[in-house]
Amino acid sequence: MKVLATRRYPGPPFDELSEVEVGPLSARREDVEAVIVANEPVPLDLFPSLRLIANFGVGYDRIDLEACAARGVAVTNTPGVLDAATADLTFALILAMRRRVVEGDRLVRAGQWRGSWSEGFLGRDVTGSTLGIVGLGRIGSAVAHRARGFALRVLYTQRRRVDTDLGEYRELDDLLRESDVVTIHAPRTPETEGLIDARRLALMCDGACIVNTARGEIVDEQALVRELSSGRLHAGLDVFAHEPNVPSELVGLPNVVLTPHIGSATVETRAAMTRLVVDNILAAERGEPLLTPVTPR
Ligand code: 8YV
Repeated sequence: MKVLATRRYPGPPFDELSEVEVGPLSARREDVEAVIVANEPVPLDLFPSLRLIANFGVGYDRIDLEACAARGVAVTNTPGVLDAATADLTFALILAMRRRVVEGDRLVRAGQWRGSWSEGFLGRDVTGSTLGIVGLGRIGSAVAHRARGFALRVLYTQRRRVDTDLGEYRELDDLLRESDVVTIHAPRTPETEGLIDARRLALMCDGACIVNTARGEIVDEQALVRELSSGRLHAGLDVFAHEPNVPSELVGLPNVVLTPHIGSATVETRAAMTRLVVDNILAAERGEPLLTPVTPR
C-alpha cells in the first residue's frame, strides 16, 4: 500500500512499512492509498485512491468521519496504549500544581531561596482531597486507579452513568462544586466543546485546580484565563484551543503549569502507538479486519 505520513512517526515499527513517504498532505496524489496523520484534517479530494486514514492518537476530532464514510475511507486510531502515560502526566500536573513544584524550581534557579522557612511556600495536600474526573473512559479510569494510591475521594461525571467502584457519580455542576482538583478526560465532540464555560468555572471552589490533558476546546480558554489571572483557580494544562499558541496571559502566572501536549509522549508509548498505526495498515493491506477502526458516533 502506498502510504503518505505527515512526519516520521517514532519507533521501529515505522520502518516495517515498505512504501512509505514522509511529506505534507497539500498536493494531489493519485497513488496514495493510506495516510498517517496526528489528528490532522485530510483533504480527501487530493487523494482519489485513499482507502485508510491511520490516526496516530486516540482523539480524532479534526478528522471528518462522515466525509470519510461517504467516500469509503476507513479511519483507525490508537486507543488503549496511551492510557497509562496520559494518566501519569495527569498526576504529574496535579502534584506539580498542588505542591508548587515548578514555582519552587524557578525560585531555586533564580537564587531566591533563603533556606527553609516554616510559613512560606505552602501548597495543598493531594492525599485525602477530592478529585473530580470529567469522562470516566479508558484514560479517566486509569486516573481513578492511580487516585487510590493517594487516598483521593473520586467523583466522576460522564454522559452515561456507569456501575463502578472507581468513584461516585455526580452531575457536572455538582462535581465542579465539590472537587479540589478537576481533571478532564472527555473526547472533543460538539457536546463537549466549551463544556466548561465561564458559569461552570465559577462553580469551582476558591483555590481549586483544573487539569486538562484532553483537548483545549473543552474549556472556554478566555474564561479560564480570567479565572487564573484573578488567582482564584489553579491549572495544569497540557492542551490548548489553538496549539501551539498558548494565551500570552498564562505565561507569567505562577498558578498554572503549562506543558506542550505531551500526554502520550514517552518512548514506550509512542512506539506502541506507531505499532498500532502500522498494524492497522498491514491489516488493510492483507484485506483483514482493522484492529482499531473508528466510526461516526
Ligand atoms: C497526540 C493525542 O495524538 O492521542 C491523542 O488524542 O492528543 C496525542 O496522543 C500525539 O501527541 C501526537 O500529536
